[in-house]
Amino acid sequence: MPRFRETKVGEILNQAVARKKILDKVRTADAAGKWVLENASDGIITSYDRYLAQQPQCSFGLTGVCCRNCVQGPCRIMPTGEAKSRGICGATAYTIVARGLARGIAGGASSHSDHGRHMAKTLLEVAEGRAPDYKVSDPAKLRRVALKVGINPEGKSDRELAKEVALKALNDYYRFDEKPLTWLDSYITPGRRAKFKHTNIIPTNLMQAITEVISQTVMGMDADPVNIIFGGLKTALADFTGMHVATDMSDILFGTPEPVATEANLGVLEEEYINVATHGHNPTLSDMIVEAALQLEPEAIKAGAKGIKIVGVCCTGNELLMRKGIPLAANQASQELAIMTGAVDAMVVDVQCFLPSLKVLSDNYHTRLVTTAINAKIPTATHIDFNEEEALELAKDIVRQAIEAYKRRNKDKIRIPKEKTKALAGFSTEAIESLLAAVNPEQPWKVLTDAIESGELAGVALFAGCNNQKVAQDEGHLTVAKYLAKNNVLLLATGCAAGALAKAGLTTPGAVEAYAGDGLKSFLKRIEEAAKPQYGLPLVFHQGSCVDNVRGLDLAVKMAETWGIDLPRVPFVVTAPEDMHEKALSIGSWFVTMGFPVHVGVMPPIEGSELVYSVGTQIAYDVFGGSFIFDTDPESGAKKLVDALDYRTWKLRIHRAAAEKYNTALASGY
Ligand code: NFS
Ligand code: SF4
Repeated sequence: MPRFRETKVGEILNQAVARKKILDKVRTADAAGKWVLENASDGIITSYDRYLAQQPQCSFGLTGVCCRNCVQGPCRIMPTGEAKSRGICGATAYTIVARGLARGIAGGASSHSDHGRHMAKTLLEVAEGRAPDYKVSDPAKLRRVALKVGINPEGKSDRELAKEVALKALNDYYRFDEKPLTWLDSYITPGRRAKFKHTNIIPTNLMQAITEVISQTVMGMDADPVNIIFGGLKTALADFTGMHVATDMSDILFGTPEPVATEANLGVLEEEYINVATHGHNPTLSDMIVEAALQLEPEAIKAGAKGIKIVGVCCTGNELLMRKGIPLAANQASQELAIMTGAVDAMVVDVQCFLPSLKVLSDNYHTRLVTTAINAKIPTATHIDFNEEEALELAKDIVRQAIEAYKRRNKDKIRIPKEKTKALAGFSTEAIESLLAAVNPEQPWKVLTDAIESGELAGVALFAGCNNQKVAQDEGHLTVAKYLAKNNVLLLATGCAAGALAKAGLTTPGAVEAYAGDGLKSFLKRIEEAAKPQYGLPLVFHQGSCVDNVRGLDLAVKMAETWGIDLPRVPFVVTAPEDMHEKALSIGSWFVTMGFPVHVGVMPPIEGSELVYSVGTQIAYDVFGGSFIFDTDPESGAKKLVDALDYRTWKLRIHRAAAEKYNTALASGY
């Protein structure tokens, strides 16, 4: 039943009323976004409006008890009595909720794995000389990855080695030898390896893991909710694998990130420049756009602009931010607002998280919307089929579209908010390791683990995930971050969470002064004094895009190795205060299997089954040592995260004291 019809500017019913409603409710904590909504909306409909128009949302869907897995459906389960109400086939609430969850994880795993496969394919093309515009930018990382996955790099040229590494990565997608996936097995602890074997959730073929769970959840297949959830977790580990492939391949092709300084928020758009917004996830496209823009600068100047300004949106924005210092204009919820500044000449998207509404929106301006992926088009948008063989030429085509559009700009419609802030990014786990090495060159990670044992730090928290229209944009991220910082938690961030924190100035040294507790302050200061990083140290370490959540896992593994314990003992937590995408579901799920508490700030559709809810929040803890913390109140969620860290540190200290007293190694079986 359609509740809402999109209309052109000027024809919108009650737009003033709708707008007022939004502003009354303060739907964003982003100052620049708020300014655009208040001053530049011209009655244009955005996600903020469409969210309101969708209210009230169906409670069957909200709680996950609606099934459309066969054509007899939709079947809806009445909330009272799981046993009584059944779908036409007899499926009960717990089956339907578990199936929905597992399929969500499969959606996330498909997205990340496709992304990783694309990157591996690009590396292979580079090695075979079929992608002349790309190269191995980081041979040292190539060698590190090779060693990690069991390839001997000795005596091999970069090209030879790149080919071997790329083929081995692609092999994880297609092989049938029933051995654990290489990119999973190589990066986890022995304890996790044993746990995953014991629970029978080790994927042996990435594609198969995804198809298996879809097949497991079709009509008339698995009705056992626990079995379905374990199928989902196997797929979540496949997701981890695809993400790690993506991150490793990106680092090899474009460089392992190192700290850079840049700016964030809509104020980075500049009226005198041709603004090209790159949006999506895949660095192969956005990286080439940067190169093309450099080469076409003279054409831009000829068109009357001062030059070409590339800005980032969402995760491809994070990729450019952390490797090239390209400013980040928006995270997920403010992508439409970028166009509403009237100053974006072209928005080029590749895959994932871009809104179909961008086309309607750009039609109201001069903005050229360009899609580039064969499987991600928007009707009537300009489509340029991007491929690695002709990358630079195609990227130039796209940038030329922006130059053409610039000539059609309507000056009256340009309203760029002034809000922008300094932002640091590029804190890959390698970069953090070399910072710590300035204090302790022999055992860099001991600097971190010692700080936790001594009580200077409470632990480490990784911010992940999206924006979600169900909550005020960025507010959850900011509230949780400030609370954790005050409580001396070292903060890492990726994806749109990192975007939110960057836009609010939390990825700067200034934020340390403003928000860090004394312990966190002294920890950061000690490293700063030893390492003397060019830009200082920020409150939040921006680790990159969503696939880069694996960097956080790698860091936790370093901590575990330093202590000689397994991941569920490590004072490390994860928070997704504004989870939205299926990708966030799968990331949260693999972090739970890795043994970490995972706070989720927007309820996924699982409340329709107490059983599934309890598996996520309790049984998962018994089996894997990690579990979901569902809490839609950011402050209360943050408090639970600090409690979880305190509990782990407390246990660690007791065992450390015992180890010292009896002169033994730290116990690992607790
Ligand atoms: Ni992650 Fe990046 Fe953002 Fe969410 Fe979407 S852009 S991969 S899914 S919305 S954080
Ligand atoms: Fe209904 Fe069962 Fe078909 Fe789902 S699979 S739509 S519950 S009949």
